[in-house]
Amino acid sequence: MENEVHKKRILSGIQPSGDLTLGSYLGAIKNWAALADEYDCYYMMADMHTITVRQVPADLRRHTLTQLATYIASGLDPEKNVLFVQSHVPAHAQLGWVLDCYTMFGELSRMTQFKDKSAKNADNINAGLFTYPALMAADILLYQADLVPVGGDQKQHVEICRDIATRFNGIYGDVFKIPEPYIPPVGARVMSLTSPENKMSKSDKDPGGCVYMLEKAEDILRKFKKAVTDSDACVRFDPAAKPGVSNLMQIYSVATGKTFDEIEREFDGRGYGDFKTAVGESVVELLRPIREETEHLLADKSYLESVYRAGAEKASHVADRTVGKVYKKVGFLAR
Ligand code: ATP
Ligand code: LTN
Repeated sequence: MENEVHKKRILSGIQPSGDLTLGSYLGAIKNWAALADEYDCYYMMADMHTITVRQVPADLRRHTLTQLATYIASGLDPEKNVLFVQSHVPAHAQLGWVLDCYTMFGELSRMTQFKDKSAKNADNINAGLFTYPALMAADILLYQADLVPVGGDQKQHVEICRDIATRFNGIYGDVFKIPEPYIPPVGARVMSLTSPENKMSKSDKDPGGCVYMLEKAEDILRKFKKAVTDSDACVRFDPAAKPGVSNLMQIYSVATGKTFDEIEREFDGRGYGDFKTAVGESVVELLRPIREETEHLLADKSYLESVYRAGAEKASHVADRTVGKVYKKVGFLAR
């Protein structure tokens, strides 16, 4: 990788908190594979973030490995991308603590994800859930990332990361690269199929609203057939007045490459039934090869182990350098 140091760098991650959804695919993973030639790319399983909400240990391990297989099946070639597990690289915890001390209570209190998750987990509003953005800032800044490709819901977290980095640099000089979010124009916010005013999310209690990347074709089709629309039977893009139909149009557009105009013409005068079937079928075809390849990869655990071990080594190499620099700047005595 030495001859690639001139390339701009990318870091992103997903919490292995459950089965990945169509939202995480369209909002994030789908866009990652295309970046490998132009950028030096690091993608992690953010398992340390995941324990901010209570997990069943065996499920967390299974989700972490499945997520790695899904990354590879979605086109992330481990030879061209560094794929690693966050907890395998101690630098995340090390820088996370330092950045906790440069992140303000007030700014953490304004985070939408904290407000949402503390409402959903009222019996476990722990300190990690609150300081989550400082750990996420560490994830990004450790790699001196230029770009952070995420869905629209994570924009606020990339912004606070920029604020923390700017504050730190203001005190100690140019330690961190200030990263930019990289959010897709369409598909940045895939909404629930049953309550289109809410984001499609893997921790959603209503499985009917959420399409999983590894779900069976018949289940996917059934969910799209039941998707909430409206009563005026017209396929037209208008997120405010027609949130359900507009969400389906976005999904169909990303899955097929068709523009909104083309979709409106295709379904002009036809009912929602045809439209919902077409969207469901396009998603089945989009996800089928990924599901098959993920299953194939999961049968070869030793290959997956070799990928995450090599990933941890490469990631640590970069991340440890940043921690060394930061420890020196803040005044820790060298060992
Ligand atoms: P959780 O329910 O555990 O909070 P989630 O499903 O809401 O998880 P993640 O899977 O952690 O979200 O998100 C992974 C990536 O996918 C992030 O970059 C996020 O911005 C993006 N993403 C998640 N859900 C959506 C969505 N509905 N639309 C677009 N992008 C999404
Ligand atoms: N917060 C993100 C997951 C995440 C991440 C990151 C994304 C953890 N660390 C670093 C980009 C960069 C989420 O909840 N989807």
